[in-house]
Amino acid sequence: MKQTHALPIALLWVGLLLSGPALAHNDKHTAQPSAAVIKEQKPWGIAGDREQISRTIEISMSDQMRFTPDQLEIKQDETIRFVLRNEGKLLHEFVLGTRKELDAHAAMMVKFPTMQHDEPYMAHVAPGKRGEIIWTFNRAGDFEFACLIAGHYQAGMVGQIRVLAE
Ligand SMILES: [Cu+2]
Repeated sequence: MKQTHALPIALLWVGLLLSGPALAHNDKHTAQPSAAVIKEQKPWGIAGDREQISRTIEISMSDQMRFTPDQLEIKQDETIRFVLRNEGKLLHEFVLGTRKELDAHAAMMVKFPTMQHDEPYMAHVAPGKRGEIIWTFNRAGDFEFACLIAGHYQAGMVGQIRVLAE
């Protein structure tokens, strides 16, 4: 009888150990880009609402580690719906940010290639699939978008965004 009790407890512990690191990310992973996420003002803008979309910009991602187009001009306070098409055979992602922020984040991705990350200003797009982000550029300035998968950023998978003041 003693042994039949020991087994479930052991399994429970294994379960806790396995779920521990995943739990920390669950809140963000379940959030849809357009769902009621907590909107945090970033230097490069804030999560946008579907009802406020000013225009759609389509961007393709390729295994040549390039975005097309890779130069965007946006007016301050525009809400952009980015439609991201992965035309390659590798996973790619689209992450908005400042050069400094993306540099730091890319370094983390090289150190921890399996690190899970998800925020309203990023999309992970499987080969042949489409992703979407809705983002309001409420601050003027020069920003970037990048694929932070280890090796991709370093190979130049980066684009420029200029947000013009009103
Ligand atoms: Cu990539």
